[in-house]
Amino acid sequence: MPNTLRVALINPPVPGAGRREKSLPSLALAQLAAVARAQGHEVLLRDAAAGGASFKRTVNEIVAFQPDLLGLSATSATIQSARAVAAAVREALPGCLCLLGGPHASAVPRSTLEASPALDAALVGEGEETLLELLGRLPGRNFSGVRGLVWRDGQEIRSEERRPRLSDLNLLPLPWWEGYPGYPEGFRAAAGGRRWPASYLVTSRGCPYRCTFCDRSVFGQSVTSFSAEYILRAVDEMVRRFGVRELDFEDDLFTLYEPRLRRVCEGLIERRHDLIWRCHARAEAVGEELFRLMQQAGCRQVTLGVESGDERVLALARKRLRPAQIAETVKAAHRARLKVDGFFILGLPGEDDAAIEKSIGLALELPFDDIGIAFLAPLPGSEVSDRAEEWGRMVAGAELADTARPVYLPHGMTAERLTQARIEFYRRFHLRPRRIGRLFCRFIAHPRATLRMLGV
Ligand code: B12
Ligand code: SF4
Repeated sequence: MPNTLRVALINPPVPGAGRREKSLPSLALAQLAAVARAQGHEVLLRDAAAGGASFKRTVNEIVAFQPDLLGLSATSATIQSARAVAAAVREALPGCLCLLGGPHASAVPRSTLEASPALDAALVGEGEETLLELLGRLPGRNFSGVRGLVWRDGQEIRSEERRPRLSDLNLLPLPWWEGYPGYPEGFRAAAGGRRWPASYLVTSRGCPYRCTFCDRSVFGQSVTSFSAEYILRAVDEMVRRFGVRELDFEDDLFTLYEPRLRRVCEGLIERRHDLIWRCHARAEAVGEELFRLMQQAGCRQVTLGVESGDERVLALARKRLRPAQIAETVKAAHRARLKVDGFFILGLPGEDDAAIEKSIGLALELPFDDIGIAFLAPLPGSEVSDRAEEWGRMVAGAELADTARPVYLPHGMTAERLTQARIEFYRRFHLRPRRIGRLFCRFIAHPRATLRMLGV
């Protein structure tokens, strides 16, 4: 048994977010916590973003815990906050090692360390084995040869080679969800959830596709998946131990492996849990018969990444899907009595007025129950980020991406036109006679967000 160390695993706060912005806590950190605890380490697990905790409260809790290692997780959207937490903790606890993991660290590790003197190391790729090896090297500070690390060696920043991916995900312990105080009642599912308590799972790692807008720096192209048996065990635990009544399967590839999907559905049908679930799907993967099985197993909603209704824009985005395939899948899911949400991106390379019109046309023609429209944010690690200037121009930092304003303009597009197009898109979708009732309900539940969406 190695030395017992004190490890704080923290998702940093989202600046300005209050209690209303609550979401579900990080699966990655709950998984890493389970792995560290299995080796005898003592873990403080907190998700300030999901729990709506303030910066001050988060830092105070970490400092009171007196960790040997502070492990922060960040996307490009939360990197500034992670850096600020690291700086504050470093000041209070100069001996604590500050490590950053997650998509931003994997995409741009070296420049992140260069910009953040309080961070000692950035973890690239899958975290479990690298974290354990690093803990095995503490309290010393020589991480030479620890694969998956980019680290500060005095004045120098050193990059170790990438670590091979875990060969069998099923050997991982179940996430340590109970490490989050108040789990699951204290957290809320993202918009669209119907029941509570809710939780989520990601059942595969890596993706063989190469959509230009997507950052796959953490897991890359090779795919590993949890088995149906592992997934069912994780679901059983959530239901029996935590009373979870709604679950999100967040990975794009959840529906891609038909035999596994069938075994999960059959297992859920047998169990008769009081559980409904939602999932993401790629449009080519599922037919009506499978959608019906999913419905029988408790699935109520499928979210499809449509991105665009224009064939040329989809091809340039390397989506490897055509509008006709998307249309077929949406109709099949609808016939199977599933709610179907479509996600569109505005501002993809090659987008012009005609392409926008095709996207709106597709959304109006198909039986979508709801749509989401985001402006393209060229995130570090994505191909659009590397080729941003070739395909258009940045007008703000991608880390500032939110749904309110464009940060990137493809050639020939203006920020005003894109902003207007998004309002027009939402208006034409929602202000149809058959949708007015739903819009009214939405307004009652979220008045300000609904008015903002419609540009009022
Ligand atoms: C679920 C999810 C969400 C949930 C998050 C729920 C939560 N509390 O975490 C919701 C819907 C809220 C969400 C929101 C957003 N998301 Co999101 N999301 C995902 C998704 C689909 C799964 C994340 C996950 O759990 N993966 C499984 C875990 C095990 O993998 P992981 O998080 O990468 O963790 C591993 C390693 O990175 C590492 N690691 C991670 N953190 C740490 C920390 C330490 C200390 C260590 C040692 C290791 C380590 O070890 C882990 C295990 O191996 C990913 C895509 C994907 N497949 O990963 C996108 C993804 C993370 N999201 C992304 C984005 C862009 C966003 C938004 C900015 C979208 C928006 N415009 O609003 C927001 C930002 C939210 C935020 N506060 O950061 C991008 C991030 C890209 C980037 N460069 O930053 C991703 C990668 C999608 C993509 N391919 O582009 N998201
Ligand atoms: S958007 Fe989905 S399908 Fe495309 S590369 Fe990313 S994870 Fe894969």
